[in-house]
Amino acid sequence: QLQTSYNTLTKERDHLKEELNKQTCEWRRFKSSLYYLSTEKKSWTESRQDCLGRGAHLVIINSKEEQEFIHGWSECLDIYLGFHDTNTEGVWEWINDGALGQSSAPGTTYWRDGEPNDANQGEDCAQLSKQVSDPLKSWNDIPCTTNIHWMCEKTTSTL
Ligand code: 2F8
Ligand code: CA
Repeated sequence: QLQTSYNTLTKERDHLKEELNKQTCEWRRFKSSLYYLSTEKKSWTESRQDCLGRGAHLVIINSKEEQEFIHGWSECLDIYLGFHDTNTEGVWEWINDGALGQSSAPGTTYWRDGEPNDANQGEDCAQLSKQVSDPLKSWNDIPCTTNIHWMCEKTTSTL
């Protein structure tokens, strides 16, 4: 009986090690944050929840360097940012899910020309959109229900 539970536990341990390894490899470090680029596609709310489940928050872009890093990494994908105007139409704010209490001050924005346009009065969540030649003009607003990839961020001071 002992031998059996030993074998089971060993298997479980190896499985957990593998899972941990997989997760670690999906994260990249840039300055004092770790970033996770999703392999799946989800709505904005589900993406936000996913990040919280990883001890992180939907990415908040605070600098030109951070914008360039994220744009470069997600080049082939559309990804959700933690930026929205779901509270008041036209008033864009960053989410406040960070353990450190992130600022909701919008700071510098990197919209594509003509965005945000709230197309069909139904676009309240910001994506960083792929295949844009100017890395400083890559945000677009889309309907929050659209399933796309997303990026999470955690600051290393909270690790
Ligand atoms: O031309 C810009 C316009 O392109 C699309 O609509 C046709 C985008 N919609 C989605 O990606 C769902 C708009 O957000 C964008 O403004
Ligand atoms: Ca738009």
